[in-house]
Amino acid sequence: MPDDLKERSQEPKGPHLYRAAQSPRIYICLGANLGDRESNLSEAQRRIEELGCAIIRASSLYETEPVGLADQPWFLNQVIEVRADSGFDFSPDGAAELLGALLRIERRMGRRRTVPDGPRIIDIDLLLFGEMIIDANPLTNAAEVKITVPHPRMHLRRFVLEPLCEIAPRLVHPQIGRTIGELLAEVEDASTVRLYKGDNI
Ligand code: PH2
Ligand code: MG
Ligand code: MG
Repeated sequence: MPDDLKERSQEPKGPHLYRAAQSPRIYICLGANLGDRESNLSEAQRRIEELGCAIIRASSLYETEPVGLADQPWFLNQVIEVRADSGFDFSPDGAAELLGALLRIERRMGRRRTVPDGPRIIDIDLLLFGEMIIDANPLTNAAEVKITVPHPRMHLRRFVLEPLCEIAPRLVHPQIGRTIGELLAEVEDASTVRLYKGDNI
């Protein structure tokens, strides 16, 4: 257990408040459009669990039309809810550490950043870190890993909102103040997002 957690666990506290403060609801969007997309998503999940995160909920897999750069294969996207049981405390530093660990998983799985928004074997985007609001603006954010939560485009993307709505329709976006269900009902992005039933049928 990290020292700061050890110290805090010895403080007198309301156990429920402590647990809530230590276990933000974390939502992550996974995406892949190269290689064996399905196994890339499950490998990413396995590695996220290895960080000490428990996957509480996982959406279905969705096959999605590429947004942004159109001339590339379709994606598989999935949203998961995780709890970080160790290491990543509920603070901007904890969020930045988690994001850094997610980016390292992308690199270790072989992702190379070439074209912005271009094809990738794995993309792991931190959507929400509890209700925390962090702006990557370099004037206000001194962390080594530039982090912005909520993810600045999550509310604009059907390939995020559709799977997120499957597992958390009543979750409220901390900046916009609307539920995921409401955001999905209003989103202008009309790109195709459909349930994925596997490549073998
Ligand atoms: N990710 C992007 C750009 N475009 N389109 C879809 N359908 N799914 C993605 O995950 C995606 C995208 C940049 O990260
Ligand atoms: Mg992305
Ligand atoms: Mg990304």
